[in-house]
Amino acid sequence: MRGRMPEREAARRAVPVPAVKIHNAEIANLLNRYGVLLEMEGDNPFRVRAYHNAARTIENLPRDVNQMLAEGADLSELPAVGKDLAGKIAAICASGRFDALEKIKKKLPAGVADLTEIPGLGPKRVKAIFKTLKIKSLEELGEAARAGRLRALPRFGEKLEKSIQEALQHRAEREQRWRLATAEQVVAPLLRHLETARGVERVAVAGSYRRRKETVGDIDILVSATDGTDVIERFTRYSEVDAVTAKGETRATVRFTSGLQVDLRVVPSRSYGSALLYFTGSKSHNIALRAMGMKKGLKINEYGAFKGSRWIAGETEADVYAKIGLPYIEPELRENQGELEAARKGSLPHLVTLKDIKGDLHAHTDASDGQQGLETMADAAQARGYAYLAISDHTEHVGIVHGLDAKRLKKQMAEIDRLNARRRDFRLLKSAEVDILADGTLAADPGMLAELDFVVAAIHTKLDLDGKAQTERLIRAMDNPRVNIIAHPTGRLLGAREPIALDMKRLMKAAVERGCHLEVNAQPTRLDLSDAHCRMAKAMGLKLAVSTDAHTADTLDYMRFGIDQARRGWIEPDDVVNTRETMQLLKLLKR
Ligand code: DGT
Ligand code: CA
Ligand code: CA
Repeated sequence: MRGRMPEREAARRAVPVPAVKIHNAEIANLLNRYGVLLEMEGDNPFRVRAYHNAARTIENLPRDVNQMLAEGADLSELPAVGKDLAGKIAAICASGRFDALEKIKKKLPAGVADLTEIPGLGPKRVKAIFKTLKIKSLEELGEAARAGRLRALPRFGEKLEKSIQEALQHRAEREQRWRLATAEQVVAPLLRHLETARGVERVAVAGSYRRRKETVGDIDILVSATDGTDVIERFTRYSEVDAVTAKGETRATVRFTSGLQVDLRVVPSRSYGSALLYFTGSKSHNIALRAMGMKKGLKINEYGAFKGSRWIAGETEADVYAKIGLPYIEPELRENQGELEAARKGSLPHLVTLKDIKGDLHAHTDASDGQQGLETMADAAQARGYAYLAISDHTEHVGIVHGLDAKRLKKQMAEIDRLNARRRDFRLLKSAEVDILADGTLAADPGMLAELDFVVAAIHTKLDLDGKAQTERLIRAMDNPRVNIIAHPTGRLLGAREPIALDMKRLMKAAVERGCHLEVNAQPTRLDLSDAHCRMAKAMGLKLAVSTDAHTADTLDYMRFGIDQARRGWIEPDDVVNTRETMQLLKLLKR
């Protein structure tokens, strides 16, 4: 699979896979919950922040904490993780539980922390709800909202009550799905475990995971093997398996302790390609493909392509496509959204790849809410082969972070000049992430913006304006000739916050007219714009910036999730601004 091999190669040489009870994303979740409960208890804000910062570090780590511990790594060397937290994290890995959290939950019921997952409900409001109305679960919150009991609380009101009800409704409608990056953390060690089974030739992940969807419902693993017995045994006895739902000679289904379901199928090597095609889906791509095969007198299924009862192809996906008269179609395109037609006509897009990316246009340092300094970020960008990295710390005004004022920004720009003078073939670009206020004006000193290479603007507050107001707010921000890129345009958080109301077509048209660009934010929790928005942008001739919004050096690697998203939106290298070399980029961004 694209981009997965080196990781696995490296892992093979490393120490054996430890028995894992809990993965990075879940550990981060426990630390965050603890931080929230501490805040509700009125604990020291620095201590509260320490837990949230450590959670962010763990969530964003490129490696599994269990593996690091098994190799004897010192976790206290990680950003935002001191000796104390390092010990706590090691204990969580060993037991799969966080004892301090269990203890505090005895004072504050467990469900209270869930309440803070509802947009608009921070620790302060949740505390008020708990203390005055004795609400301690999402169910009770829903009842109170329906009965109109929330609006009377101080700092609540009818509008918030209504939005809480809507958020609860969305939650109920959403099936349990897993973010792609979280699934990857679970999948990587599992693949290593399976690859060493007797008789195994190849192991691949199919399904929505291979199509690089933002979230996956379950994991579909395909193995080609001379004999499936050992791999099925190893699979069903894996340390994370909580229950074996089905087990046969060529397939098994298990549920992990985290709740994630994993399907595994074993096929002989001559059916590997046709099985990979079948289990990668999407279902509607498969159905359309089979219909095209039928017109050519072929039967297509997971065992191969057949003429009558004669097997004619199946070892590779490309072989099967070729028998139907089609070129290979990338998994990200297999959604039956016109890709088969394009393949037939020879007009498939040449999708952008990570290699096409020359730099990152959105990153933070410890000058605002990032975790590392300029030099570390520059080194990390250069190590990834980039020609540039834009430093876009928050300017003053975003309440949650200590944004830069004119004086600190000036100082940062001077430091960037000093750093750039010492580097060849690489440049830190001067940028800033500027808040767009409710009326579309920018929360930054105009003189200060004039000195930057380009400006990233974003909405962080007043997310509940109606579609017309929100669209006009963004267009007004782009009326300011200093604005070049709108970051995370819809503001959605996967599984947690709905996108803001927007007339996307109108926004994109306005962006094209003004020479502005929209971002595909590569944070696994955001992936904003969506695939459909990417396609819309392409159709309108709007070029996009694929950016990580990295808050640590390691998470510059999130670029690949942004690329996955862009590819699902049929995006080609020319559609992405940061596939250009430095001078071309600056020329393109100039309004
Ligand atoms: P998910 O798990 O909800 O994120 O989405 P998928 O696409 O991974 O769906 P899943 O796990 O139910 O099935 C994996 C693949 O297997 C799917 O993409 C296509 C194939 N598949 C499953 N059921 C059918 C079916 O009834 N007909 C056909 N043609 N293919 C199927
Ligand atoms: Ca699946
Ligand atoms: Ca499945």
